Amino acid sequence: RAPRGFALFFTGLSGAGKSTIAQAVIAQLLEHTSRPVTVLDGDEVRKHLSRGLGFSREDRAANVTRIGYVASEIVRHGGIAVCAPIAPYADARAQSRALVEAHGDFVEIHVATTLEVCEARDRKGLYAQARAGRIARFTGISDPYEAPEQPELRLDGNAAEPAALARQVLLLLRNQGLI
Ligand code: GGZ
Repeated sequence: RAPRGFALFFTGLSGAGKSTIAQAVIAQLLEHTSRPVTVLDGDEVRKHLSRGLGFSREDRAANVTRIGYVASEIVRHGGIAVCAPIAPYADARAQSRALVEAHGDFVEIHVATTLEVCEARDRKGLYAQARAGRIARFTGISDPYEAPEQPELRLDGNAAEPAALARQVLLLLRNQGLI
């Protein structure tokens, strides 16, 4: 019997470490399974699937729901989808969850890195630009982030190594019987 598909849905601020942790999870996953893993990273998705969308509430919701839809198709066929958008709105995350849960498991992972730490890192210089008013509606600065109330997992992204955080994800997946 084909294994049950699942989606890992990382959510958190820009610079929280979502992509880095997702990549570490994938590396560890591939030590345990030869099942294909499809990555739907915020940054990448916006070049293709969501090309032309901006950062209004409506556009962010459309972006996140598209990611959820693609993830649901992957999960429907028994695959593993790894999604890593900011996904700042609880209702858009809930829509993605509903799409995926029609076919498999939705594992929401809040990468809880504080705004202070994200801004201090500012690896792409976006926070400085947002503070200077050169980027409008920047999440955490001039646009909201609704932290998930009951994610399947919350990771403290402030200090720990990505590989150590990824091990927490793998542990959860093993405990849930997903791998
Ligand atoms: C937040 C922005 C913005 C604004 C550009 N607000 O850290 P990054 O740079 O590489 O990834 C962020 C990405 C956010 O896209 P998402 O598709 O993940 O967002 S959402 O889920 O809300 O649709 C950031 C960059 O795009 N970026 N402008 N105004 N992040």
